[in-house]
Amino acid sequence: MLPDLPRHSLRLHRFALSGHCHRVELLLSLLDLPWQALDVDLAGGQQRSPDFLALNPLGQVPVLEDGPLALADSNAILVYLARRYGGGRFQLESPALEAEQQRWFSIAAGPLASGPAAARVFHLFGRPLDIHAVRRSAHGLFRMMDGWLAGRDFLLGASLSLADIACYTYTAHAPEGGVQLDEYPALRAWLARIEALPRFVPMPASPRPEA
Ligand SMILES: N[C@@H](CCC(=O)N[C@@H](CS)C(=O)NCC(=O)O)C(=O)O
Repeated sequence: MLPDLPRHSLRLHRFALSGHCHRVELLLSLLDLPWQALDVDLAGGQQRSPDFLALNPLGQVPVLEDGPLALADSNAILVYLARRYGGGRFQLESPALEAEQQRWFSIAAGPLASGPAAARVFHLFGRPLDIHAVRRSAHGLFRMMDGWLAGRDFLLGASLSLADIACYTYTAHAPEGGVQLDEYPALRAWLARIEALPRFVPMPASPRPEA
């Protein structure tokens, strides 16, 4: 059955180099949904303007507007879009799979954000942090993911799920934070599987730090 497409445009408040925003853009593309990008000037502080804080009091992108609904948080937006417009495509078959997906959402919001994504922000935007500790933690996470993905095509097994979409971008772009993926063959094969999906869209590449 075709998804019930919105008559109005879905509007995504985003920053083009944010992996949190890209995961939403990737799902919008996979679902072939029409949407409008509203670029937020993070460097200029637009996310702290009263208008933006009315949409998300945490002052963060992404925020999705769907008619009267304004929804913040990338993983929450993935769940919403899949349920509302996925036509059953991302429906999970068991409580155990639902729970497993939730575990990967927590990983995406936890160690993936505080490790690989933070290392990238350090290099691209100069945010101060203990880069060695952050890179160590990123490698710890990727070792775990590499072991998990050995013998699995996707994070929840044989099929693509929202867990993969939530974890893809900051893994693929980890080298931009000086976290190389050479030691993780299963992880790299998983990235390639996602990149081969019909309607896959990449996040623009950023310069990698010198070795
Ligand atoms: N948990 C949030 C995190 C979003 C987030 O960290 N957004 C960053 C850009 S990647 C942001 O808007 N930062 C604005 C700021 O730090 O002022 C989500 O998943 O959407």
